[in-house]
Amino acid sequence: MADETGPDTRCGFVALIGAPNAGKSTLINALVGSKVTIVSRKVQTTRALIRGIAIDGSSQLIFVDTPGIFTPRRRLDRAMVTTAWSGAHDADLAGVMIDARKGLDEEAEAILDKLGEVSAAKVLILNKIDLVPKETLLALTTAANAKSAFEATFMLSALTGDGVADLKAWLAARVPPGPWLYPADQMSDAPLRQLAAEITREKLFERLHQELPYHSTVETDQWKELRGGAVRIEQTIYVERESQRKIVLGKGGATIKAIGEAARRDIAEIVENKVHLFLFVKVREGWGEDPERYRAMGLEFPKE
Ligand SMILES: Nc1nc2c(ncn2[C@@H]2O[C@H](COP(=O)(O)OP(=O)(O)OP(=O)(O)O)[C@@H](O)[C@H]2O)c(=O)[nH]1
Ligand SMILES: [Mg+2]
Repeated sequence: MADETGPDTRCGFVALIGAPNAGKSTLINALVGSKVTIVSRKVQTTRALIRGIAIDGSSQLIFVDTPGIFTPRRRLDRAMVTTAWSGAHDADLAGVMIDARKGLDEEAEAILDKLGEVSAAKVLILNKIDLVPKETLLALTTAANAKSAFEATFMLSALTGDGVADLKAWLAARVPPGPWLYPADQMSDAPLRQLAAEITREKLFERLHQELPYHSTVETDQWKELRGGAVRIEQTIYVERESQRKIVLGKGGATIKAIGEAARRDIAEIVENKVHLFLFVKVREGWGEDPERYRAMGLEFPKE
């Protein structure tokens, strides 16, 4: 076991930024070795800053998962993008992730163009190398490094784990000397009830199509430990319209049942105990304009 207070300890914040769907959350889970942040095939999955904590030798690495950076339209989009950049500004190091299959598309270029404003040291992370030939990686490395000053470039697959340990070891040596900020066994700073709400949201993203996931949010209303260690959880899924509520419920309640079952299984794995999960679906018109919902998500409410 590493020593938390020894003379050689290091500790630092590493924010991952990049376009939606680049694989930031997948990489953070791989670095931490446990699910601390949710992942989906859809864009704009992560909404707030989520911390995942990992140890490598005598270093503690606090990874900050951020929402994908894109051109915002709705108020929620603006809150997410502002939050993503603030994550990079506040970190010791910023990992700038590019989906190697997409390369330097418009979204990636726009992010590279704004990196000058980030004073943290930057590393380039080319993800999804399992999907592209080596030659494209070299060309991509050259092009991206010509646009911004990176201390190092890593090519990896967050999905297969290929190259992840190299990045982790490099970051462990690079973060500043100092005492650890979290106990050695802590993997996240998010309360379990928040992670549980995120997991249910992940299942919504997996099961519902088109725009609906972007118009819904999940909150944990009750978390009660029962005798014997089982947990009783009540959550509310907020949607914006009655028609959306019907879709979430599904025929005869089939959709909500499947979502609840999948979420219950994942949450039980995390709390390492039996979970009774009760889901409610409520229509809250214009929740995307309600400051209280933003606070619940851990986001600042943008003025416009
Ligand atoms: N093939 C492949 N797929 C990957 C890799 N990393 C992530 N993915 C997939 O890419 C999709 C998006 O992954 P996420 O981790 O949710 O991406 P993100 O950057 O956090 O997305 P936002 O939160 O929306 O900004 C998921 O379907 C992942 O399974 C990889 O290395 N290879
Ligand atoms: Mg994410």
